[in-house]
Amino acid sequence: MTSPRPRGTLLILNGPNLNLLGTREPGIYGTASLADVERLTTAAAEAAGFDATCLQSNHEGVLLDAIHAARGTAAGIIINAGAYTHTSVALRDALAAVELPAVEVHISNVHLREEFRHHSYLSAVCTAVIVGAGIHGYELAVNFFDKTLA
Ligand code: DHK
Repeated sequence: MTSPRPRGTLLILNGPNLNLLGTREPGIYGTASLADVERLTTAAAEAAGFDATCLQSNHEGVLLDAIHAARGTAAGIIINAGAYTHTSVALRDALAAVELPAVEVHISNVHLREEFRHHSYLSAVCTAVIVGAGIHGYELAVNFFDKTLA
């Protein structure tokens, strides 16, 4: 059993369809799998002195429960809510409620895509937003926490 890292835990949340990374529309989302993304993000977090908890779900309520549970236990949240980004007032309200720094990540540049992807319910309650950097966006989010958290 390893002892907790000193800077606390980053919760890395991925929403619907992101379990299909690697096989899903590779021209848009690339060829890395979700396991690759979680491995790279966890490695970056640990190198910066954070623990990482990764969760992917296709169910909005599961994502809500994870955000609620992060209150008081996590140092920050990295969230790619997938399509819920564009639909979910509930996820927006959960992020606002827990008062944790959060970084919204999208693998693709949503602003170059269909108009319905241009609006995010989450951006206004996130500290930072990273879009279009591919899977590097998750590491950039860790880097942001490395530079901004104690
Ligand atoms: C992932 C999804 O699943 C889409 O619904 C979003 C996002 C974009 C991404 O680029 O990571 O519109």
